[in-house]
Amino acid sequence: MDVKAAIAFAAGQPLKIETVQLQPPQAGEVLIEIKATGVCHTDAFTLSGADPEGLFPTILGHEGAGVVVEVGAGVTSLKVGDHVIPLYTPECRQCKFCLSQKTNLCQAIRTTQGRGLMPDGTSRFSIDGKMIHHYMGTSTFANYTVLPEIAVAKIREDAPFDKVCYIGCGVTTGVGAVINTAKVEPGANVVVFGLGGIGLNVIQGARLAGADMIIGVDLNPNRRSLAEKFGMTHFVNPLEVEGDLVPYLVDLTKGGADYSFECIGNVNVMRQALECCHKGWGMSVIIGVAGAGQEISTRPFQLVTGRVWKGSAFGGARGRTDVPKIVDWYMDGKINIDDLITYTMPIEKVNEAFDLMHEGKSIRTVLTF
Ligand code: NAD
Ligand code: DAO
Ligand code: ZN
Repeated sequence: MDVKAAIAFAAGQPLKIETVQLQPPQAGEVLIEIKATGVCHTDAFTLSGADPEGLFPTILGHEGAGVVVEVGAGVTSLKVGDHVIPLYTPECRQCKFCLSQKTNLCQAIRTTQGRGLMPDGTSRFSIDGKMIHHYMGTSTFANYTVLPEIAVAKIREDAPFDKVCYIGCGVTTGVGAVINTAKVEPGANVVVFGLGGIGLNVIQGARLAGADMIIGVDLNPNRRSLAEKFGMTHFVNPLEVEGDLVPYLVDLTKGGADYSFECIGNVNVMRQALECCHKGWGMSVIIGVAGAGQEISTRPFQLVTGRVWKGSAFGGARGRTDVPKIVDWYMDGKINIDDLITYTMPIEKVNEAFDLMHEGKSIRTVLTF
């Protein structure tokens, strides 16, 4: 079938809206009509060329919501008409990783997904006979896309697509890092570095968890009022701190953070995030994705004396199990998504959405079809 898609033909070039050809879903796959998709920092990271896994040409987008319109042979957990959120981290419930219950990093389709292909090693997308790569297994910058059944979360039908698409990445990543990865407890002191689309969700996760002090750190003073609305109790702009940021934060938290979260992708900030943690127990969670080839460092004594460094992908969430619950939290008013969606615009304006992100003028732009 012909579908409308925003294509990234090469790194660093604007996306082009084109009609592309999409093959029907194969065994174990479903065809989804995408109704809305968020534009995330990670799409921009891949488009920039800094992503070591970046493949071109490709159809970006990994934060979508839509409706199942066709199912391939053998699909049992989804049917035509189901409302769904595509998952860039699948949940097969059968692989060693899923069965361990220690991680959300299902490996069932990892190899082919990393090569921009469906599990059978081919792509469903092409243009004029030339193959186009899938992106993160999702490619939501198209009005129709194909996904493996194990990479699709079924959600309730009354949830608005143009809001809950954000649960496909940013909301789950931020809230999940607090609840699943760090397991923040009531009364904890939390420091969040970077108050963008991820960091603001860490803030609301910390509030949900009952944290006491929630300190937000950002160079952009415009992030302050929104972060306060989401539960931030103290704002720190590193440009306004005299001397080193780390001792300033240790002082502010009366000994160090119980938990810190790096939501930028800056390896120098990752070090600050670890070192502002409390001696003996403070845990720092890396969420930000650093550029290809970059490395983190600290004095090993920071770890010897009890600080813990962890990482979190997709908020530690098992998508098919956890995403429908997060949709319920939104529908029940427990989490706020609406105030994080700065703009909603048609897919044709996808390059404008990237510009707004780079200029720091949007938390999230949602594209509709
Ligand atoms: P964003 O651009 O919306 O937000 C980043 C924020 O950091 C901005 O507000 C910016 O002003 C601030 N900032 C930049 N440099 C700073 C510094 N030196 N000190 C303090 N603040 C600084 O980005 P986002 O969409 O929130 O994504 C954040 C990171 O999370 C990215 O690296 C993204 O790729 C990554 N990410 C990770 C996962 C995961 O599963 N681990 C999922 C999605 C996104
Ligand atoms: O299993 O090795 C693996 C890959 C897991 C990918 C997790 C991606 C999370 C970070 C990228 C940002 C996503 C928007
Ligand atoms: Zn698995």
